[in-house]
Amino acid sequence: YDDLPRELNLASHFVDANLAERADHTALLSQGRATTYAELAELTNKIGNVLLSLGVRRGQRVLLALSDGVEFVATWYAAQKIGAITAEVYTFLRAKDYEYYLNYTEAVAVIADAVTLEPLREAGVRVPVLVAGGASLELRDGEHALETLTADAPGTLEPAPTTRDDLTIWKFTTGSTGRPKACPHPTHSAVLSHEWYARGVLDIQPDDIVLPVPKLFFGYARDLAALYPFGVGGAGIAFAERSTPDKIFDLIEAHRPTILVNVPTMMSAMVAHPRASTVDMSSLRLCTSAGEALPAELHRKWDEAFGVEVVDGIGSSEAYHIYISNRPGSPRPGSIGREVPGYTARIVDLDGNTLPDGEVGTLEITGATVAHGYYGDAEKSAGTFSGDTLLTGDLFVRDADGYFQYRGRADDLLKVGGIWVAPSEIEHCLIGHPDVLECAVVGYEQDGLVRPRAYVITRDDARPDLEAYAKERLSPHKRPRDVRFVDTLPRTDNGKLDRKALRALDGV
Ligand code: 3SK
Repeated sequence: YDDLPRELNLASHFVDANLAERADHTALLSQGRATTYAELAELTNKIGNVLLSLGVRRGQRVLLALSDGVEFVATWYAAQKIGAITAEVYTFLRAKDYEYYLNYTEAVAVIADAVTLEPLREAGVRVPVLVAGGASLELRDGEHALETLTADAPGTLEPAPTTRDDLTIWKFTTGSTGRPKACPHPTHSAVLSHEWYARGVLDIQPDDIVLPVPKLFFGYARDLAALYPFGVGGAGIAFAERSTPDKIFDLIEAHRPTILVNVPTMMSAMVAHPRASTVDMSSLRLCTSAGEALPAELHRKWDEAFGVEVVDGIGSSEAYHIYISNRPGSPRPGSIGREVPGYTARIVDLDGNTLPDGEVGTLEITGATVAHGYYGDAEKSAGTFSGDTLLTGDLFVRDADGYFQYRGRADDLLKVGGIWVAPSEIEHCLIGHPDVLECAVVGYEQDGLVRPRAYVITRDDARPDLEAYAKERLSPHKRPRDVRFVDTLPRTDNGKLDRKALRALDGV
């Protein structure tokens, strides 16, 4: 942190810094087109000038609700360049959700597209709306076609003199309880995380091309595809369509990415896909996995199917990005790796005392990228943040070599027959069955006693005897007492398993 310049603008740092030597190099591959750094910088400047003309000023929030593409990336940097604060949200929300985000962020401008415009209108948006693709839509008062305004805007723009401590990035928590909350982050978080994780762990290089599976409104994907490659002059891929195994396979074959930013659910779907045995994945040097725990069995299935090295890690919006990760070249399946340089981790008991290696406790993370609170929620912030330290609420155990193993969320634990059981342990066992694609375990009550119930998605509608399978592998209190076969599992907006919704299915 101390080595960073005091004045720090993320558009200058990640985009403009490439203009001297790499202006003609590809920054972004999107919808069959390559955008160079010079083009991205110019579009960023034009949109920045448009935002200024609409009255957006330094320190004010801009809400991005648009599909992935050059416009998303340029608008994000444009808001940064003028010193505004970026807050990006999902494109599949309903009007009442947008109403929440509009009120919560008090955004002074919104960037929308054909997908989000109607629900935003229904939400009663009252600030200027810049609409990507708006030239072909019937716009109302206060709505402006992005391409029309940018066509006439100047292509040069001085960066606002933002500092390393200005809170310019809002990252929303996915939280399966309550309303989403923003973790406001200073500019230095993006720069340090780039240094510590992207360079320090992934060793990201100028010839890297990064393909994200999650959409760019998820900070995990946004940073890895549209910030970190730019920090070394590499390239990212942005695509508007939904991520499906077919789409990802098509993009891998068309664009030959070197890093795939993945999540376990998609890894499971890719492994089980009929194209798994024929797709050419030889361009990939790494596949990151985060967002949820990667079961060792799924890791094994992935290695067998694709042979592309998985770098499993854990991060959060609260800590900005990934803080514990495996290292390329030395994976330990079943472990999530060691601290990313720059962070220190402790396993603590309920009173905050450090636990010895081998004992399960809550993970505490300290580092300069940890947010200092949730916006507008002092009570929740007080139990989660303290200075640069984050109490994650995740249960972990550390071994004598300093490797961490995930044991589930503290609030997901089930007490079965008086013994604490982590649902993740049962899930990781069941996923080992060749017919199981995804599964989730929650508790249910029978005769006043809590028992584990498994919801399972299988390959080709198979109905394996999973109770018998678990019986051979797990101690009695960990065996699921009820197995339900389903087509989908409820997920939060960021694609994480939504256990609260799952429990609600049966009113448990
Ligand atoms: O898993 C997450 O929630 C996350 C959030 C931000 C950045 C990175 C990650 C993995």
